[in-house]
Amino acid sequence: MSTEYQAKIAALRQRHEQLLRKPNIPEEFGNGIYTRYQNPILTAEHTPLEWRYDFNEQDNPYLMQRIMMNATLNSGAIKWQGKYLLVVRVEGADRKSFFAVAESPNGIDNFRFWEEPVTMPEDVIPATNIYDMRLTAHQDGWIYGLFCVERHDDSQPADLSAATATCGIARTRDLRTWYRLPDLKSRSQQRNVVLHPEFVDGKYALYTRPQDGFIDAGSGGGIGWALIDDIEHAEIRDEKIINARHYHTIMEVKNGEGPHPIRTDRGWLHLAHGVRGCASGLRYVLYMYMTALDDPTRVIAQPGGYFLVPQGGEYIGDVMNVAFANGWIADPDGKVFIYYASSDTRMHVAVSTVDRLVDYCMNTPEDGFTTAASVETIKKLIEKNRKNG
Ligand code: M1P
Repeated sequence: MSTEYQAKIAALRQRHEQLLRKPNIPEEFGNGIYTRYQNPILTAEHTPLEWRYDFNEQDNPYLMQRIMMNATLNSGAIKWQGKYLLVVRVEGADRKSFFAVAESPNGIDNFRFWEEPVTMPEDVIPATNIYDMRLTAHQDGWIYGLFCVERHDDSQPADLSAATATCGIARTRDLRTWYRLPDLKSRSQQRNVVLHPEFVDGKYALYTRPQDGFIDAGSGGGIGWALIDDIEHAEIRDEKIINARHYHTIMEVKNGEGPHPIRTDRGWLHLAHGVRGCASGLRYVLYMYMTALDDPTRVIAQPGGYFLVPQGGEYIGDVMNVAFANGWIADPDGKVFIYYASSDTRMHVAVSTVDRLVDYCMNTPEDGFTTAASVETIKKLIEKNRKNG
């Protein structure tokens, strides 16, 4: 290898290493609910150079990227052997998504991909694309990954955009070797399916999102709930909506469960996304709600409006105006790391605590569904502040 080529590689590696080691800095003025961090934690540029470059001078004299990466987005999250792990949806320039694990020692920076992407077994009907894994360390001892499986809708052969969304299920003990289970059987298409971490009435429990088509929720009323007899042959027989969509809210068009909820003394803390339409397209924001400990389907708190939206540069990306989260980690000391993607392009972190999030859920006024109700809510707060002097 020529000295010049060696020098080029060394410069490339140095720049990459600098990016990987870049310390993240908390933003100073937040909303009191969580602290955002200045730098994205993962971008396409964070993917290993070995995935993108052929370092053989004869074969790649111009040191070109042979395989380009497009985005790192919607990541599942789990604390594993003391490390903060994300199962990242990496998307190549060819539009295919795959899963890859990235780990960090502190949850906020220094994320580094494991050497190879996940090999997801295909011993079911093969998929065209897989994405958006929700990780659940279940009471049964396995770590489950539930994700969206996209296939062409062959009932419409002339339409090359016609697709179906199904929930794929896999499990692992070490996040390296995955065992595939049959896809979830459901009458409707399903995306954003999440496994509850505990048995409920001795059964596995799923948060679902029934939808009529690949994009449209259609008659799907919101976030659903279904009990499953056998996770190795999972089938939705009965499904009820536990968190409904509503006219003129942040989740008018559709919504979907984020990561699995966090158990707290006061109830289950849920993170979800809501979607509404506007002149510039769909707007995806994050919101929260809480359900009862003795009945995870009973909503006990529903703060009105959004919890987190794209900010500044986060608005820009492959699919503009999107905040999406399918991973968070609650540490034993109560700290919560919220991992979200902006505009289907890159990953970020915001940090809060269980206490703050419960306070947010319990004490943020609900959506009154009309302007008049919102004004009354604001006036009540003004009045309270007047009394407090
Ligand atoms: O492009 C925004 C998001 O759109 C879909 O989410 P949902 O099913 O709720 O509409 C998914 O494709 C998701 O990956 C994507 O981020």
